[in-house]
Amino acid sequence: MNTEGIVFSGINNIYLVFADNKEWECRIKGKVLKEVKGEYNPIAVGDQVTIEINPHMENHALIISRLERRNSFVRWNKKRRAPQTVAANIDLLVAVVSPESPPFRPRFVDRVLVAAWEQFPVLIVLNKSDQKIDPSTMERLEDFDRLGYPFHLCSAKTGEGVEELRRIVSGKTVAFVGQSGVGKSSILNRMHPGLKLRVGEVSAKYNRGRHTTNSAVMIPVDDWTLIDTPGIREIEVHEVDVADLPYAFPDFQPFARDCAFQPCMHDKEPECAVREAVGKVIHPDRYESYLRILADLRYRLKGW
Ligand SMILES: Nc1nc2c(ncn2[C@@H]2O[C@H](COP(=O)(O)OP(=O)(O)OP(=O)(O)O)[C@@H](O)[C@H]2O)c(=O)[nH]1
Ligand SMILES: [Mg+2]
Ligand SMILES: [Zn+2]
Repeated sequence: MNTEGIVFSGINNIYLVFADNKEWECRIKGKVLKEVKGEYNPIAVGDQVTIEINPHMENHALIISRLERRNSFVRWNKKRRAPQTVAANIDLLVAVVSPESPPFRPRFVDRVLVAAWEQFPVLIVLNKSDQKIDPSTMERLEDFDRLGYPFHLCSAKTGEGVEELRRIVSGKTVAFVGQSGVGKSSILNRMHPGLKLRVGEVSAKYNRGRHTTNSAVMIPVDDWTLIDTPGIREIEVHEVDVADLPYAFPDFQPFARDCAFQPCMHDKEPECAVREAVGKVIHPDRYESYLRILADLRYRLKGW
């Protein structure tokens, strides 16, 4: 017998799928893998799947197909040289950052925004608002807001901003992503104290997390569904064509039409209006992010 369900978690090729009002322990039936060859993980948390129920083993089933994804947050897994889907079919992506431990990394946010581009909205959450927030951090957050990417301050420690965050996520499926140690699991625990997600100290020596959450997990709570994900050290953008990359930077758009060369990659072309706006209207960090992502994509196209 076949039925449809949603993938709640997956570790070592064993997936927990919620279907027909209960959880099934699933493995992938061989042929599914063929359809999605070349991916690091064929099945991700949030995927809708068809499962074949094993009549002889209670609560066991096989995943026989993956339904088409509405969207997916994908990063390029450098080590495995393959795209890795962090979460699928989400309504909102929360990009968590922290002010000083770990340090604020606006370029990380830039990459998240490109990966999310034209797929789902992103909310930037600055957690640990109880820590000292540098004026330059606030300046960057306000710049993101100006570009149409809102931010929200909260503290899992003091509870500041947590209630409002609960209102924002209501009715949605929301994935929390960010570097290790920024407090993704802590925020979720603070929002729903019964969750008891594991949290870990930030290393004093390296000022970064210890990769406490080791695999993504989807959990329905009250009126929304959360996805907690493992910390990501760096994001390499995957699903964007080189030629489309400039469009993922809304701050470039008002200038792009005035570039002498059309289309312009705003890189080496002379009389580039985007480049001329850098440091005036476009934040230099944003342009630097753009160049780095562009270089990554071009490098990958050339092979390795
Ligand atoms: N001061 C302060 N510390 C916090 C806050 N939120 C979390 N922490 C601390 O930050 C550390 C990391 O928290 P986690 O929730 O494990 O971070 P994470 O983002 O889930 O990390 P990974 O699972 O490794 O990706 C813990 O020591 C938390 O107690 C906060 O709002 N303020
Ligand atoms: Mg965690
Ligand atoms: Zn240009």
